Amino acid sequence: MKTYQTDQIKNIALLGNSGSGKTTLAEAMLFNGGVIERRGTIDGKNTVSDYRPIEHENGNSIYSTVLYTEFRNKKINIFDTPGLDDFSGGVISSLYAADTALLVINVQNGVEVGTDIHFRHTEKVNKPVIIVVNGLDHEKANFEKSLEMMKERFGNGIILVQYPVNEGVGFNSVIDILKMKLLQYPKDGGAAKVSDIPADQMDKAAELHNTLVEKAAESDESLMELFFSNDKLSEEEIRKGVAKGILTRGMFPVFCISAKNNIGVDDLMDFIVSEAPSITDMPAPRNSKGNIVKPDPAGPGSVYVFKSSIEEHIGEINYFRVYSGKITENLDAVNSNNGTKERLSQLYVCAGKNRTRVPELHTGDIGAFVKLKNTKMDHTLNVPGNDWRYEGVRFPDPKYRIAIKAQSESDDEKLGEALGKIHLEDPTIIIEYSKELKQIIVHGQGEYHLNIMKWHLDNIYKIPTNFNSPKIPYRETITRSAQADYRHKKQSGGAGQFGEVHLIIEPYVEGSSEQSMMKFGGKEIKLSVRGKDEVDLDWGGKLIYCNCIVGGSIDARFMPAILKGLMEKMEVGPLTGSYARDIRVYVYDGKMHPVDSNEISFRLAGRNAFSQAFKTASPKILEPVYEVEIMVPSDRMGDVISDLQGRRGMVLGMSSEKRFEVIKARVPLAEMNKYSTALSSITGGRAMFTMRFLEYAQVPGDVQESVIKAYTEEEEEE
Ligand SMILES: Nc1nc2c(ncn2[C@@H]2O[C@H](COP(=O)(O)OP(=O)(O)OP(=O)(O)O)[C@@H](O)[C@H]2O)c(=O)[nH]1
Ligand SMILES: [Mg+2]
Repeated sequence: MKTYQTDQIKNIALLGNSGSGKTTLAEAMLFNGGVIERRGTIDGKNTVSDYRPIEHENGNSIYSTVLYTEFRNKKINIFDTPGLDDFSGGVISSLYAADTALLVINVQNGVEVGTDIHFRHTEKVNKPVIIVVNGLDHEKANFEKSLEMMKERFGNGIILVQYPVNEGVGFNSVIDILKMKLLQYPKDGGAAKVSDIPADQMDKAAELHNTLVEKAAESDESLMELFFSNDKLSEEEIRKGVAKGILTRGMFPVFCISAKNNIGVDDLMDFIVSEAPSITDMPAPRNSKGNIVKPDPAGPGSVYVFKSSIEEHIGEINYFRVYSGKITENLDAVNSNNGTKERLSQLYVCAGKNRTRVPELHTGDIGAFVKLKNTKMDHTLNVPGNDWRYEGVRFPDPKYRIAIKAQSESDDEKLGEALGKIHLEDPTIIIEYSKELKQIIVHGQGEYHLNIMKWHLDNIYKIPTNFNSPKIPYRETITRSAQADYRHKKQSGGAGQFGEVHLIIEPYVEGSSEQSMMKFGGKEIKLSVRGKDEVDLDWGGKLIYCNCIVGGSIDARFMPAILKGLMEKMEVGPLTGSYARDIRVYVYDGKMHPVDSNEISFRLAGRNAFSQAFKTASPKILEPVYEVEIMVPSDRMGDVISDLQGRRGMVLGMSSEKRFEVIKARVPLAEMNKYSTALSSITGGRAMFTMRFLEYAQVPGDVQESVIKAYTEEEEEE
């Protein structure tokens, strides 16, 4: 295969609602470029892009796929992404590696939920968008309605570059408003016959052409001046204006195709190779030193791995984009994430699972490595002497959790390995081995997402597993002060044990100062703090340990042992066995025995005194509370809010944002179980939400009772 220079490469991501025809379009683009000899179909389960077993089973793309095609002496790298929102990880990493998004719209439905969601992804990363209206051969095609919806949702950047002449069954012609030509396609599609616009279409074409010219002029001042003085622009000038409009997101040009019949696809490809932003047009990334890395083919070789996958018989494949320089076969590189050396012995370009070996790849190009030892998704490889890294792909926070367990304990290790591989291929699946909950918690984007993961465990890894409700990481704390004494004494046989500890505990609030006197049962206890340990607990919150011993009643050398004893109880709170937090302890008195006192004795005395005090200090259970942000269409806002109230949620604020109402609320994690499924059914899949941990807060009395009851029952069972 030919080596392409930086200015001969375009990188595009196919976005759009599920079923809009992205995979079918990719197939047509590869066919037109001669990369494949015949076009596969979704029904035939033989497309280049949807090659994985789960994709055949479901008839949908599940992962993003890296493909390429060649057209008019240029290379187009294509990322075909899944339209279903649970698999947005593939969309986000593809958009990261691409320069332009092709937003595919099913002309039967116009702008759908997924169209909108994907458009918002492009907004977030500020990438240009070209709109492709697909399915014009369908009997239910409705171009005008789709166009209206696009204008309403995406604003006046929507601008026609083509319009269909005969939409519906038999669709074979479009008018190209830029070239001002009629394009007619043969029955099985492919290359267009180009001719003059027929008289009956001339008025419409001329009017749309004028709109396009004005819009093109608007994107560049010098063009605007030319337009004012000449009242027209040449095709070359229009193209320049359109290209600039696309780059700045001032223009979203619209194309009309039937991917299934390969109609209009060649004209779209022609536009991509000539007008879509090139590598050097796009803002360059910054490296870890904060410097801009120019897309310079003569610069030092540097590549970023944006995606990993695991293929049968091959193992790990790492897909990368060259950010600087030229990568040649057998180059020695350094992984700047872990400092290891990697020899890049084989370079490939990929069209789905088909790989073609290439000798070199230039800045901006997309390729793949196999058999690297220590490199994976999100790593950067540089030529030696260079330690650049990039701000990598940012995946969305998880919003769905489930506990998973192998049905047979003997599969535990295998399950661990499989989950590791699953995470590598889809970083939006996050595995948490919770020592605290004694569960493996899998976090993902939604119920469907995790069901697909289970399908892989069942069918590919062949590990039978059970999904269970995930436990909640509760915390315990106290709400008032309490005092306790404990004497640990063992004097049977040989060496004895003796330790006595008197202590006071109180709730700790950040910034509060220590007490100098406290009263219990009418007795005043003086506290003068001689030493203080502030323990930042691994699970959040603090334990403040104050040494208030006077007159040497406990030797200083036993103080660490007492703290050890306290920590043992902090790890297993008395109510539910959860971690405890935010407590201040004053050890103010005690007793020693000249022979029998030792560290064990004081550890046990400290532990038991603390436990006694804890129980009388009105202990409370704390639960994790999340801040949930929901984008919802206005007509469903009331339903969403009343559902939140049923989840003990508290609305913090509401605002309007581009076609959506945004609700911010705080909701306990315990009530967020299956929220994505519930929200989807309330809004017909038209809402989106994110959630992030906010704080621990006390649970209401009735919830505390039921949590303690559940814990006690579980303990009794064990
Ligand atoms: N009539 C008609 N059907 C089409 C066209 N393009 C795609 N389809 C059909 O629409 C269905 C969905 O097409 P896909 O290419 O899988 O759509 P997708 O956008 O990749 O969907 P996801 O992978 O789920 O995001 C398939 O049955 C295709 O055959 C078209 O131009 N015309
Ligand atoms: Mg697809």
